Amino acid sequence: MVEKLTGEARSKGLAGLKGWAEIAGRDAIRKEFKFKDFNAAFGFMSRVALMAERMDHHPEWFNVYNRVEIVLSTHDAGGLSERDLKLAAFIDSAV
Ligand code: H2B
Repeated sequence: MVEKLTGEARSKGLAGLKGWAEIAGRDAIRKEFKFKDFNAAFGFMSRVALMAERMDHHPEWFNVYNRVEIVLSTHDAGGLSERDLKLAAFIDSAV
């Protein structure tokens, strides 16, 4: 079972991420990405999808043309976990 992040582990973990914001009313984080065009956006999404599948940890996301909005939360834990921080860091590296 995955544990929800709390206390210092949570605040320090979030402080280590750039551009990810907590969502009001839900234990999740969100970031928006903008690319040159759909091809660039979908290439990014493909890289993230492959890693998500490897991690067995999947994003909630929404894409329109060159814009990708991503929400991360751990469904099995009912909130933010270490897995979300790891995936967020990978996502930032995949831009
Ligand atoms: N993704 C996310 N974001 N949270 C989860 O709790 C989760 C997941 N659980 N991907 C995984 C799949 C689980 O449902 C499977 C059965 O391992």
